Amino acid sequence: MKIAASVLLAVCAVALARADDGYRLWLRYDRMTQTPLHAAYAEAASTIVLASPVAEDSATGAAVSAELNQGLGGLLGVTPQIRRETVQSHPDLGDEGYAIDWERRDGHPAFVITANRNVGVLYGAFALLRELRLGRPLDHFALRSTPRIQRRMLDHWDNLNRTVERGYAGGSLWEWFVLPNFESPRYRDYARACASVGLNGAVVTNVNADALVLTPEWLSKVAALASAFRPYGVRVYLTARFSAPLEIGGLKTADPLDPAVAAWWRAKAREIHELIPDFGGFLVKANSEGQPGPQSYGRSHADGANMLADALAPVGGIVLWRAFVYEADARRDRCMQAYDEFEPYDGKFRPNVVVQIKNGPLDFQPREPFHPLFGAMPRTPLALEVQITQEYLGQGTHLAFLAPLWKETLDSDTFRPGRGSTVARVVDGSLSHNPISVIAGVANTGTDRNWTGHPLAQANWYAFGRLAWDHTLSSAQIASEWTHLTFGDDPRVTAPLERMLLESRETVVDYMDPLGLTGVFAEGHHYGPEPWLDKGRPDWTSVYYHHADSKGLGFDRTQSGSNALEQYAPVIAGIWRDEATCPEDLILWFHHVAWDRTMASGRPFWDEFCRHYQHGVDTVRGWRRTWDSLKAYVDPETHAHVSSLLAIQERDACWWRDASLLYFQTFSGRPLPPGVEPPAHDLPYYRAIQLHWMPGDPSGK
Ligand code: GCW
Repeated sequence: MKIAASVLLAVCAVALARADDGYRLWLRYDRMTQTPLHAAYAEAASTIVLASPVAEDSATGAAVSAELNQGLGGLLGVTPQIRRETVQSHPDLGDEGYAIDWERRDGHPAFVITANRNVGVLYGAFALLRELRLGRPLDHFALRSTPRIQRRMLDHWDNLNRTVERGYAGGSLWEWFVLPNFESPRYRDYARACASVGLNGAVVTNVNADALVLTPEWLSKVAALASAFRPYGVRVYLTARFSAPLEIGGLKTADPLDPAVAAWWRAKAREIHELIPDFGGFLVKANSEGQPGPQSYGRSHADGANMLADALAPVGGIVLWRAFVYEADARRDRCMQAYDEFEPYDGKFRPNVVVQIKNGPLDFQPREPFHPLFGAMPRTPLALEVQITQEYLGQGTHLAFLAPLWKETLDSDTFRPGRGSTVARVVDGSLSHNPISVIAGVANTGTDRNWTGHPLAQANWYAFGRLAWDHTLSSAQIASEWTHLTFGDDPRVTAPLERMLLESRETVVDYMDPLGLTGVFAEGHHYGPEPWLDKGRPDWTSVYYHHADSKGLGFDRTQSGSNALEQYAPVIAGIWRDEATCPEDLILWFHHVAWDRTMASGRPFWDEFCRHYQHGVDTVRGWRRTWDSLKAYVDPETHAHVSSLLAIQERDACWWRDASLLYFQTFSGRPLPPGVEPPAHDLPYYRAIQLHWMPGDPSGK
């Protein structure tokens, strides 16, 4: 007896000390502590009724059963009896929605998941497990949920050589060389994680596209990925290189109005559909950053998109046509060019074309105003594209929880046609009653064992899925859910960690580019500061964006400058146009602000600007202390990993502060205000820093 007990203790100790490699993401299903609530859960969870009008589809049905068995077994030690019932369809639940009820069946409590399709049952199963894990009271189990946006997608910038453009978590998950013969179990685990947060689409290839993926040999590999994802409701999409008819089709042109070109794409769409019956469609980056497109043939974006749309319509596919375009010579403010190019084509796209727009008019900066196109194309379905991967927010090493950034865009009011016309309502289609709605996040996944490199960056994958499903959720709720699912319920851990997550995006803004500053990132890899960058193509320099001079700092986008404000509704443009009413967190985006301008705090602009950098550094230092204090309560491997990354983040925050302030001080000529630490080195030291072989850098140098 004595021996048995000590063996048991030893086993427990080993289990506790076992390092957690992060592979399980937020789907841990560790046993919950026993409370009366959990006993009641266990009783109800021993019978799960799956109520649906459709017959069980074996693959998704098996995924549901597997999830419930694993989840309920793990959380509660219960092996559920899973019963299927055929019921009438529930129109209010749509194709993907679900209801979860706690009812009495045959005198016993049971959970009933109702949905019209198997994938809805699957989403319901994940929701049930999440809510149990989060401790929802039983009498609150009358849940109804339907997604607000139909296509909730991850865009992978994965190359066929398995590098990932702007990827900071290792290589591409797709093992192209051994596909289709070998299907890595990770494909299933990837799709399962996506489904657990409601994501239902994956563009598996980079928008800087390679036509090779459209050849028969490669399509068979894509088909294998599609079949691994299918049970979890994740449809595959591909990027289409516009010049593919030339490169792999033997044609002499890719002119979208050439009948042979259109016929080639029609045949290609049919070929893909035969291999992948639920193929989602094409994502296209055209006439942007060197990618080919219809303008190479004197045709418009609409000509190009419509030609592909006609090819895909017979097989039920859509075209996601990106609006991330700007001309090479940049005579006009770069941030105005996408609007110039797309707005005239509103209403001229086929019904199965969606124009995909980045959250801001520049390029995934830590803070930008919302893209003016969201208020300008009421007759076109518009997709919101955000970056989950942190190209401009510290990449793989900085903590930056991005729900607040995405919410800021989604909640922005375009005031077109009137108040309440938020970006969220444009994107979810409710404003213009568009039949298609899409949201896309550039993925942060890779071959790292923990999927996302930075252990806390898992929160961004989670948050994107949750917001894509329901953009009305708050950042705080999402942060809380993720923290509890990932780190358990000890408030000594969850409270400080949630606080860190919620502060983090603003903190990165503070030490990188406060008060609406943008475009100050190092050339190529975009990791550190390079505000002095003034060589090369003008709109790829930093000086193009910050306009620092002896008078002040910032890009004048009022009538006296580029007048980019004219692209916004008069109400919002009016607020932003006046320096006195423009929110300070965007002031340098819209105005050239004098160094001595008095800010809301009463301080001169220069002092305020400097204090933001210092505040960013101080906050990261505070996180390090907080994180150290959690050591006893967090898995050791994760704790050590995050500790090291926070040390890097502090080092980099100091680097950003010192390099930026020394550089801008050459224009302001003012001393650092009290409380801002003097830089550790001089400006030439920072200007000489060069980083090589940075992860995710397509130039590879
Ligand atoms: O943010 C920029 C990136 C490019 C990227 C481009 C785009 C895929 O620096 O690497 O290319 O945006 O969105 O097309």
